[in-house]
Amino acid sequence: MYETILLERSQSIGIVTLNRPNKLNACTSTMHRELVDVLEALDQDDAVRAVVLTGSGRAFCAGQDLGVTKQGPIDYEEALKRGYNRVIRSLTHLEKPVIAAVNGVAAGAGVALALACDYKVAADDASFVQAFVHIGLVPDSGCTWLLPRHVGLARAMELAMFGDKLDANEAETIGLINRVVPRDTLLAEAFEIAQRLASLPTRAIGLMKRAFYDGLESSLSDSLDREAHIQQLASQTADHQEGIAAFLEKRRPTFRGM
Ligand code: T3D
Repeated sequence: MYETILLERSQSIGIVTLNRPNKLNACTSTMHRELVDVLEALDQDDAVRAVVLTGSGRAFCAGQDLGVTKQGPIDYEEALKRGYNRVIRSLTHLEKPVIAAVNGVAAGAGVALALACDYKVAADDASFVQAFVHIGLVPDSGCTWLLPRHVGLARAMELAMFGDKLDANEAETIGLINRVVPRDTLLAEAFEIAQRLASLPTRAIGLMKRAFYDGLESSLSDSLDREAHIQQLASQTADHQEGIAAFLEKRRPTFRGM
């Protein structure tokens, strides 16, 4: 059904795999369109309560396909607005938890794809490189916003200016990712994390995701008001009722994502 990605549904998890392994899953405009399309479909599907994003073969994603870029001339501004920017918005606006399972190198916009996910788990031989500087470009696809918010401005500038490769353990140490696991257990670990998240109140997680992203761009005063509004929405869900009932009845809650 898709040319550049794979979609699998297992239990309540949607697994999206970037699937151009011979090009280290480098992105093309078709991949952008397909990612936006699949993320929208997963957002709409009530049976899906968490999403995993990973890559096929030995890489997560090598960023822009430079073979395609070479065919230019390209209007980069238009290409970014039509392509990467829509993908990054689709990931961050998706009101369900998204887990990046980083199975190998993530370069350029490939790092942005991982950063835009809500939880990042990486194989112990994965790596991260802000490759833009090596081809005379600046970080894009949200990297100038996402990277300093993960690792702080000093580290972000260092990674962007030198373009040095960071291994998975260093990435975990500086807060770029959440967790490192042995390569051969990566997908099982990512699936387990997704299942755990999928068993939680999905609407509340979607709303807290919205609140965090909005909060990063707001004053404390505006955030307080927005939290109050978002809490009002969360309070109207069946899962909130279930949480209260389970607490009072001294049992584990069964959240249904509603
Ligand atoms: O155009 C716009 O819309 C602007 C948007 C820009 C967003 C961006 O992402 S800019 C940054 C683009 N990405 C890069 O600059 C990364 C380029 N790749 C690399 O630096 C290295 O390949 C890696 C560090 C990712 C991995 O290195 P290594 O040694 O493990 O693998 P390799 O041997 O370099 O690559 C293996 C193959 O994948 C090779 O093809 P071959 O020789 O086996 O036929 C290589 O050409 C291909 N490949 C790797 N990255 C890309 C790629 N092909 C096309 N585009 C790539 N980005």
